[in-house]
Amino acid sequence: MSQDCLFCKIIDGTIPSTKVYEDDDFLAFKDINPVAPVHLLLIPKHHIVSMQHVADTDADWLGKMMTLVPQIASANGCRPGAEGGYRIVINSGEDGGQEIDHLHLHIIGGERPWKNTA
Ligand code: DGP
Repeated sequence: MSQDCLFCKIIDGTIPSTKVYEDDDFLAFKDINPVAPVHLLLIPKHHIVSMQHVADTDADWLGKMMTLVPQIASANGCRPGAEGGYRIVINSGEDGGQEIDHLHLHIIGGERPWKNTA
């Protein structure tokens, strides 16, 4: 938990969000500024700033986070299977256009990806 982190405040409920998935380690919620019909953010509950801060020891939880993506996407309006799909985006660092300093994965779908700009 980081006192000044917006997403940590979403995790602890200080700031409201529309949650679509939660377990002991991860939270997924709707992006406040969607760029497509489905636009979710998946975050680890522990505070880590960005992919720039990931180390070898993070492999287990990062792998777990990735495996959650298909089930969260298909449960929230993205078509399953090869004919369906979605984009996943992780903006990282200032040069990567990251605005919120808590690692987060965008799940963007519900329309063809060339219309998306996240
Ligand atoms: P990024 O540029 O990758 O750091 O994306 C940050 C995203 O976070 C952006 O798409 C908008 C979203 N966002 C910012 N503030 C809030 C908030 O208070 N609630 C929710 N649900 N999303 C937010």
